[in-house]
Amino acid sequence: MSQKEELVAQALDSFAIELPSWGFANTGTRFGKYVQPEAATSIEDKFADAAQVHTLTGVSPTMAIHVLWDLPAGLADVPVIQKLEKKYGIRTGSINPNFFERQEYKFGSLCNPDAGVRKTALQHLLDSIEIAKSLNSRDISLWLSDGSNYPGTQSIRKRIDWLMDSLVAAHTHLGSSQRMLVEYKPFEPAFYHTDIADWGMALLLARHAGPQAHVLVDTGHHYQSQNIEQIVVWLLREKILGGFHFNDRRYADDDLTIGSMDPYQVFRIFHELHCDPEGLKQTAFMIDQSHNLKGKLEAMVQTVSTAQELYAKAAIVDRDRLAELQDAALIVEAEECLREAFWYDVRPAINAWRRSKGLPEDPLAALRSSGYIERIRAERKAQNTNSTVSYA
Ligand code: AFD
Ligand code: MN
Ligand code: MN
Repeated sequence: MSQKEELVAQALDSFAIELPSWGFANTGTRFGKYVQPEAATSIEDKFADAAQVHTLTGVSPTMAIHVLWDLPAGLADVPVIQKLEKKYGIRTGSINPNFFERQEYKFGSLCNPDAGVRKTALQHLLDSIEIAKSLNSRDISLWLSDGSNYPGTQSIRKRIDWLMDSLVAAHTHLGSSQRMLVEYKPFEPAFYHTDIADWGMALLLARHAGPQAHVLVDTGHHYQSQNIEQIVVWLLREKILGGFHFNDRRYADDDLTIGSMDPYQVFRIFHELHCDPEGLKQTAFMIDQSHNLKGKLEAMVQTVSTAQELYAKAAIVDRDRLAELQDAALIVEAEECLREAFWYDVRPAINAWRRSKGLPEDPLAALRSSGYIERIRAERKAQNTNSTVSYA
């Protein structure tokens, strides 16, 4: 085995990426949705689909759960999830509270000017922490859509204080091995200010909440041409990076399949993670995508394979040589050292790794020839009734 093949195999042995339950169900945009007859129609379907992706790729043993969507009865639904975990061999991953769908969250959840609404939202967060405890889930992953649409309509200052109070309160409820991941997003659905709009706000909020709070980087949550790997280095250095929601974007938070627009950026993010092995160990890799045009399962298998490939490319960077070239400011040689790994074809090494694990060399082809999609389409077609595209 060549040195590069060794490095690829080592990297893939410790690589895992979490699947989002919401990535298997029919979703859409505000301009309506295109119903896929084979899309998941229940939490059991989601577990079955996640198990299929994990069987084909070998690196996705956990699935992120969205509390309101996947446990409508809250804690009472935990036994249902536990049964499905056993039946499909997929463990619950991160727990995602829902701070954006209830009508009373119109002017915010944890940042709402109405103390009663803030109390409801905090209770939902505490319930989500209890659900996480009962499912042995380490991460409670918080995304708030809170914000405002017009200048002067809300007090940015007061909303910071209200939010900090709630996060401090929630942090005291965390189990000793649990983490609270604070996700940031510059805009959408709020279009004037978003209460957790960038990595600095998320870092300050996490730090104020307590030592078990970390920052979650969603790769789609940045302005055009922002240098995400530079943010990642800062968060690693501050020992406060908790994980990623991986997707790709062309314009905004487009939730496209990872690497479909800018694979070099994802490679650079993974490179900075490989430069910090201790930080890497603490970093959860999660997918956060919704595939409106591509088939749900094909897109998910494509995403996992692409993430493996870019992670493997970043693993073969000659980091010692790169450091020497950087320190000597030999800039073209340094750039070529990085690019050399990016352009190296790691697919043969990945195929060899998959063979050694008894996995299909081409998981996408294996999915297509398995008959799984045809089967679930026949089973689920009736439930996925065709809804006309309606404008919000
Ligand atoms: C949306 C939000 C955010 C969140 C995800 C799951 O933009 O990324 O993490 O939904 O709730 O994509
Ligand atoms: Mn996200
Ligand atoms: Mn998003």
